Amino acid sequence: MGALTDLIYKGANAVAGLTETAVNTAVEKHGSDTPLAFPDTAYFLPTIYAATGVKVKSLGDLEACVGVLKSLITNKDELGDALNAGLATAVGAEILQAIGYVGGAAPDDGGIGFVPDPIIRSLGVPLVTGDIPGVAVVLGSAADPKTVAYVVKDYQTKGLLTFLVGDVIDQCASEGVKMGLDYRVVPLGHSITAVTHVVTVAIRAALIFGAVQPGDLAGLLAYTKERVPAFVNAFGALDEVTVAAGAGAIALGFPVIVDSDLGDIQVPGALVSVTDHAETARTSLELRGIKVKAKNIDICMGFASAFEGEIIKKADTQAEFYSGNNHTVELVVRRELGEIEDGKITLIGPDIDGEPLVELPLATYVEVAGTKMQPDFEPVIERKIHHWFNYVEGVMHTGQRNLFRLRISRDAYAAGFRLRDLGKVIYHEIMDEFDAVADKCQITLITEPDRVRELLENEAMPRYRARDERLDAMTDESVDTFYTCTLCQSFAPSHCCVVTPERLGLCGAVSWLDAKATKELTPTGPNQPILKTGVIDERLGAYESVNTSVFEATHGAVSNVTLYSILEDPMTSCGCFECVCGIIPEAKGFFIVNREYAGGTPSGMSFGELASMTGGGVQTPGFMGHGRHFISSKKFAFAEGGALRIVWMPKELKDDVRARLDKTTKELHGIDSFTDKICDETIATELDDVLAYLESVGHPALALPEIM
Ligand code: SF4
Ligand code: CU1
Ligand code: NI
Repeated sequence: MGALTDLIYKGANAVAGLTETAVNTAVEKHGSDTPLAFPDTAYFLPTIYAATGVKVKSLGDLEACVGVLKSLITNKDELGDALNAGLATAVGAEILQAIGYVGGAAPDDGGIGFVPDPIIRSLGVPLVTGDIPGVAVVLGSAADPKTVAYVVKDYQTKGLLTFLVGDVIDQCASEGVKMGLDYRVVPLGHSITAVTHVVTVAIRAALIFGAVQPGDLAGLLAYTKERVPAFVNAFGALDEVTVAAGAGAIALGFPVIVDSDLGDIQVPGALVSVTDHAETARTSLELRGIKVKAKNIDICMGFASAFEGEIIKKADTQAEFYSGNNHTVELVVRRELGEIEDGKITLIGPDIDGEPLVELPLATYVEVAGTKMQPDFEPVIERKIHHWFNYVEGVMHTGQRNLFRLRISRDAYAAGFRLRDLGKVIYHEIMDEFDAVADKCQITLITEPDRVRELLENEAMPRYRARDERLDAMTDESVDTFYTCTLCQSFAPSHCCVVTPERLGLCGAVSWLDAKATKELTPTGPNQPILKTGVIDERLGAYESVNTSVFEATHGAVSNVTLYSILEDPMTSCGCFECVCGIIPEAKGFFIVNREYAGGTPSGMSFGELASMTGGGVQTPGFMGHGRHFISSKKFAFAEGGALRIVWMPKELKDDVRARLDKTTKELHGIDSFTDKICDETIATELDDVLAYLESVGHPALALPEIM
């Protein structure tokens, strides 16, 4: 037998043996009826479910799975067969990990363990936009901790999402790699079987976004190979089990790069030795076809999307600009070409020197000129400042416009970071992302209190107000063009959002103005105009041109879509929606659940379970994914009676949308404080109690006709 297949079978058989013993022991100890589940997923044991369609719910269900697993290990000396043994290893690892969750508590294996569904959904947008260009799995035990830390930090700077398995976790920690989901370096666990937690992420992506049917193993493998940009780096000596797990990765389409010399047992494109760690990242990205945009800004701190979630504590802060204490402004304005000087960065007022905490007002005043620059792009660019500042290692930013908090860390200050560097960041990013509309850009940072106040009062506030008025006045009726968004097709091939002024993309990240700007920036890109023609039904928001565009954009998968109905030809959902809504027939209304909410709902289902009812680019009448902002839109479920039908939402979501929702329902129906009539989890989650509450407050939905 070939050396490689031999190793794979040794490992696979070892895992099969361990799995069988563990299942038997667990059944004996806890009984076969004992429930078995990973936390917060609607996909059972995802590998088994996706590959076979079997819904494992109790320990007893595992016995049959062990049989299937063993049948996959044929011990035939063909690579294809050996890869199946790799899949068997993945199944075995999944079972072993799942047994660890019996009783409900997560096993302590030095990592986060199972990744819940909502996290996977939240990764949808950054993955499709290329903000996260790929997924690295780094496992094993490096001979020299510095090598693995070097590689992982490199991925971090490139924005990749890295999962760690094994000793590399401690090795990276000891070398000062910043870890956690916010830093895009996620420790899964020390046991090699913890690799299952990233395997199930890839597999659930196929179920969530790809509408791959459970049991369609070929479809599953095609999806992961074509659409999940992942690869594996194995550090240190390889044992059989690691090799067998690697075979599983290869079966899913993920190349495995090892740092030992495998000699002639390498498989071109799939199993490759790279002994020079300076080459590990480059070769890995190349093998998986991952392209990373270089971000070389001349500042002394790291600049990468992986730093976006970094939190800087007050004690670590050198300087703070906070609207609660000082005036603050962020403003982007369009200028004529002759009015500004390209690349000019000016600081007016003191810099951040001095004893911490330095507290100052701050105006970030950005002037952009270009033949294609439109005033409508001002807010689109302005909103990006928040992200760009956060990408800087040692800088934290929350908020926007005149209300924000910006912190610069002592570390960044000590390294030489000063206010002008913020200007450099903005200039670089505008010229990079908005080069199609920005021919020139000039940035002024102001910390002089009077100058900031003047700018705020005389220019910024009037402009913010004018913009808001324009946005408020912008209705679906007031424009002649809508836009498609097909960005998510890289994961959900038949999904298409239709973005209108009153209905933003379901991810919450693409407004009509964003789509319009993207069309200008990338004319053949994901946002294409739909000329609003051929009204079929205004109440439903049905248009011939929308249907035609969606039909084309989904390559014939979806032919009829309405803009304002949840029941009749609703828009498709991809999987990364901020909220999902469903029907409570007894209340004649809708309930809405946001992704962050982990508790129970009146439907008896969690967000994850509800979310699994829709998605994958499929239309599911009665369930719909949508953005937070859509809730207060006058077009929300307009065909079914609109926002008046909303009877239940989590408290946090209620509070978030309250002001705008109250305004909408007041204007449309003359109702005051409508949001108070909506039930939430602090009031009730059981259906009977919810109904009682709705009765007690006289919720208007109760007086409406049956919903279905
Ligand atoms: Fe994806 Fe729709 Fe958001 Fe576009 S608008 S990124 S298709 S969810
Ligand atoms: Cu999406
Ligand atoms: Ni989405």
